[in-house]
Amino acid sequence: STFYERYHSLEDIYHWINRTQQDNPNMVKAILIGSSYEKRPLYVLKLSVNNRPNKKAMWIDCGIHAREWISHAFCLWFVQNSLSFYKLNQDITRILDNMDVYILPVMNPDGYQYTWTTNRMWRKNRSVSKSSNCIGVDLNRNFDANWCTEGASDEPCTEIYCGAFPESEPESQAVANFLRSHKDSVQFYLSIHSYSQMLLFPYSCTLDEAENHKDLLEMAQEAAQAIRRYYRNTYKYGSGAKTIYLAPGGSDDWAYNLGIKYSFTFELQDRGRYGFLLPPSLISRACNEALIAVKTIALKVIEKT
Ligand code: 0X9
Ligand code: ZN
Repeated sequence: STFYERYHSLEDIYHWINRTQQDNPNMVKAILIGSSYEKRPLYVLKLSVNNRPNKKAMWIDCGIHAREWISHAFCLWFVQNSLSFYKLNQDITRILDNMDVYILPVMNPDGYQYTWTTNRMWRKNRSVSKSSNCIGVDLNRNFDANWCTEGASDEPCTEIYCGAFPESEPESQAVANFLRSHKDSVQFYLSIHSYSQMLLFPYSCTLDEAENHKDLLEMAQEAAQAIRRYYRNTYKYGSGAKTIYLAPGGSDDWAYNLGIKYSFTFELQDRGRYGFLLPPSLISRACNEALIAVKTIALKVIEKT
């Protein structure tokens, strides 16, 4: 199997980030956007094919949840695919010619490290609570979008602990700060999770419909159709609250409210057979089908903006 068809330790991913930027100096730049609770660096890779100003941008983060290893693998896959197929694949070329891409391969490095060393099923970050002996905040409940209402918990011992206050965690704060300072260019926000095969969009923090619900639904539907057509696999799609569950404080809803009108969360393979323990032999299929969904939506965003 190739490098991209395996899961990689945090240390390997940091090396990969370094090497990827060194090997592609014209297209890739690593940007340090902050550090984790345990002081590990948070690097974003910026893919940019020329210095044309006023270019639009998309953002992809992976690994908000530590145990969702296919998510981290997807970010690496996406970068590799973009770098290899620019000028060869028509869709990739069109996307990169029109958009810069910001990729955060590991949003929760402390949690990811912990899943490699100690507990494979760890979800949250590793921050120590003042009020409890339990460790970790669910970073996808820590953003300022109906923060800590129904679907999150203020109890530090739960898997959906929202933290002491919105953006209490350095990881969510780093992402929020970066997006706030790039909100004029970023038009497409995407967060990669697993599992359950769903293409979700706002809102998850309320049952209300997003203002551009029709657009979002149409884009998600087209993406799901592409996956069905090319990979014969089924993805559900819809607003988070109605498709999966009410879950406030998520990055997608927060980014949407910031003004990033095309905001999605993808839940990759599978539907529960292996769950978070998706075997390496299934990485390539899982990533390729997600990639076609990303391309479908990115092309739509370019058309609409
Ligand atoms: O609950 C979550 O954070 C996500 N599902 S997961 O199984 N990967 O934990 C879904 C996130 C959907 N979006 C929001 N809740 N904002
Ligand atoms: Zn997740």
